[in-house]
Amino acid sequence: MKLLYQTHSPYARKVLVAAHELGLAGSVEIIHHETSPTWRNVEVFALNPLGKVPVLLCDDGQVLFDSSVICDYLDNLGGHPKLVPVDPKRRYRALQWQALAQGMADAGIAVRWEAERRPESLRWPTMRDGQLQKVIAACDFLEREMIASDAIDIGAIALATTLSWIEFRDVYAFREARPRLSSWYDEFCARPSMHATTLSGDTKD
Ligand SMILES: N[C@@H](CCC(=O)N[C@@H](CS)C(=O)NCC(=O)O)C(=O)O
Repeated sequence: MKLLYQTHSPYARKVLVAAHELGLAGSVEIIHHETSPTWRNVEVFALNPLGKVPVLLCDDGQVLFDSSVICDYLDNLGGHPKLVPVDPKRRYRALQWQALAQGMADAGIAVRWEAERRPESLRWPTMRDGQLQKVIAACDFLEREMIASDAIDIGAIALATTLSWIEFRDVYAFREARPRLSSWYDEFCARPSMHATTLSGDTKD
């Protein structure tokens, strides 16, 4: 399989961490691609009409995006999914955490547009603050709702990779006054899958 990847994308890292957790990392060839809505990466657009990574080229010729679909595909390759639990209570908690993590990453990227990516004269502080409030509220929600859990499921992977990106890009200091979230995150970051997939690099707009 080939994975169109980006070393500074929370969504791409989610896929690669999932591959490591499933023991599939050795079967995935990583191909780095820079992307931005401000210019066209022709090779990525040829595979994903949204022009975004990650994209997975499967061995049977299927082309899959986005990160949640790719993770589901990888999880089902062996026929016995591990990352999306079957038990309804655990399943919907995992899927909801994944949805929350995706929303946090989306909001974090919107914050960065208004704080540094957009030309200075076009930045809108009201939009930046509104998007940041979503990240803050999500962190508060997690601090409240997070039950002691050592589950390695798609929700945990999505949250840890999103939080790592929020920290990497200095979007928001989520550790402050959130001891439960911080200790859960630190524990997850100690996993080999996280060590093997560190974030790096700059966005090219
Ligand atoms: N919902 C998508 C989001 C993917 C995404 O936004 N990827 C970014 C990299 S972090 C991208 O390629 N952005 C290019 C663009 O917005 O045109 C997923 O989960 O895969």
